[in-house]
Amino acid sequence: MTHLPLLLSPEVAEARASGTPLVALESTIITHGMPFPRNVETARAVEADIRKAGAVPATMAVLDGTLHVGLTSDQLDRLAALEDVAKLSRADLATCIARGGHGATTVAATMIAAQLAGIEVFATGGIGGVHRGAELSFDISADLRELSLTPVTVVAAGAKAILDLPKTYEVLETLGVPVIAMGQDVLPAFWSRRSEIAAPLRMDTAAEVARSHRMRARMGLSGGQLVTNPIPEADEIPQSDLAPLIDQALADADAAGMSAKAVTPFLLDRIFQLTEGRSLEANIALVRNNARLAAAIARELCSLPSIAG
Ligand code: PSU
Ligand code: MN
Repeated sequence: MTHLPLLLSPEVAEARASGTPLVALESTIITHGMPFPRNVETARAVEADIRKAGAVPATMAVLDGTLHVGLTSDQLDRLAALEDVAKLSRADLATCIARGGHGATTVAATMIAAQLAGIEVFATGGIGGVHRGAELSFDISADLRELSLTPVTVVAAGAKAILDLPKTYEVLETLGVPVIAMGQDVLPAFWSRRSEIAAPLRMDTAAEVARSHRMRARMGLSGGQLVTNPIPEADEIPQSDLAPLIDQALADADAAGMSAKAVTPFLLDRIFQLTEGRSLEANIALVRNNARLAAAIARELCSLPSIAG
């Protein structure tokens, strides 16, 4: 591993040596997705959920030009306290490392880091996607293309409802990315359990997801799988409550002239304000739910032969 710009945390190195299942975690959700101090508290809770489910968490971030695979408790605190930390995707991950900078990894950059570290499963809240109005702005998250390139199974609660969901799933279909709904026939919509979009694939067990991941590797298919896991019922926000607030947040983003990387963090923050914090509680619950499913998938993967099976 020394030829790669990676540093495994002691816990991740130990898991690697003993064959313990690993689950990758992103860090943009910490630096740009949630307000302090709930961001660090959530990061710790998610890590604890993964350990409790029999796997080891590997939170990814760049600190002083080193790509960390797994953060120590001090490093996590340091990342959360950094001001103006870069939000890294495929386009700027290598540059940040080369310059000796700091940065948080998005879904796309976390998938790249996971692949470099040999980690096959990754849990997050929501992936980036096609923004509303993309027919004019061309704002389509690099997360979608990454899913078609990098062989990591990503567990999310769907794409965020601030996006254009039908267009997001059309692009994933075009790119040949398997989109799996866990335990239901429609795709979830992040803060709400159900969207109106039929699930392209449905699976009911972590073992099915793991077998499908392995079969793709065996067939030499590039890219990962997107597993969409509905938010627990007790934590969901009905779509009818959210729809007008999302419209308001989008209008505010427009009025504030938001573009490029600033759009998603701005919208998440506005919805947090407009729901008086309810969106954050739902976001935390769904990330933790996704972490538990990702750990179960990682455990199933460990029990399968690495490629031949
Ligand atoms: N979903 C969340 N919170 C977040 C993000 C997604 O609930 O903070 C982040 C992820 O890191 C995702 C990124 O990769 O937003 C997408 O940003 P963009 O739309 O600029 O590609
Ligand atoms: Mn974008």
